[in-house]
Amino acid sequence: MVVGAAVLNDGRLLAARRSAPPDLAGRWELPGGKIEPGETPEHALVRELREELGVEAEPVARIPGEWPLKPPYTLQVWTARLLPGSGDPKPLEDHDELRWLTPDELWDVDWLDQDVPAVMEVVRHAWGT
Ligand code: 9L3
Ligand code: MG
Repeated sequence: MVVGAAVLNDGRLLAARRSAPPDLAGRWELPGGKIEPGETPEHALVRELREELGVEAEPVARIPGEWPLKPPYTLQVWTARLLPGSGDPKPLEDHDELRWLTPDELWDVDWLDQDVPAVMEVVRHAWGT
């Protein structure tokens, strides 16, 4: 299982451009990663955002649905928010660029194929459109 975070702040969604592996590099995703043994998805989300972006965040709500990735992985998504004093996200690991997208800008980036339906669900649930 892989967790992705829809980090929402001030009406914007955080998108991260992957720098690895080569077949995914340059494509945009909801940051996150594999759940480790013994970890809950929520813990994995907090850990991944700390490792990849250097921020302290908390999961807010699970976005209904699951999206198949390269077998055996499946993507689940939670909305998340930055904790007060967390600081701004930085592309520390696995990403080389970050963007805060307004609803109008959402489809300006080249999302990973598997993230497209997940982002559509985030829009439906978090932005009510
Ligand atoms: N993946 C796809 N969309 C996402 C995330 C966080 C991950 N939003 C895919 C890319 C990798 C696999 O899941 O093939 C594991 O992710 P990571 O641990 O390399 O981030
Ligand atoms: Mg990752």
